[in-house]
Amino acid sequence: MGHLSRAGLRVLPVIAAIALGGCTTGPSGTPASLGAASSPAVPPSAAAPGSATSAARLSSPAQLSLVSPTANQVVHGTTLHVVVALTGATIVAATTTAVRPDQGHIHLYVDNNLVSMNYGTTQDLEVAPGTHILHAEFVASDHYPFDPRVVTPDIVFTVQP
Ligand SMILES: [Cu+2]
Repeated sequence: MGHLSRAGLRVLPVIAAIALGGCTTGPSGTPASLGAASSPAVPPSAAAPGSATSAARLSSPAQLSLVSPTANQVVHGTTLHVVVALTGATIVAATTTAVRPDQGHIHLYVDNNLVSMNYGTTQDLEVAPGTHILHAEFVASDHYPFDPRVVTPDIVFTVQP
């Protein structure tokens, strides 16, 4: 009739949900909410000490820019060669909830859909004919954005067969 040890059971699923959720739920939360969405839905009185995992996001010293493609570039074929330049932070391949402001990796968005996670600064993407928008984001090692987000401006490119 006593309480068995429940505490240990609670912790692991929470961590797993955070680690897995970042990139699978990312595309639905596209940067439309960039400016105004930084207040978490946690009332101040509900912030429990020691469990503030997702309430506040770190800011990062990183700066990210797109090197390739350039604005209005015309791409022939089906492959877009993407190159980004990152300063102020390093790319690490680990997925962890112990995030650091100067470590993370690159997410690439085509037409506001997350299409690629990169642990380097170059990536070839398969692209369909037509005109598209590309931007890149430097995210923390838990796959979530920094606050403020470290994003490149949108670049328009056109793919011709
Ligand atoms: Cu990621």
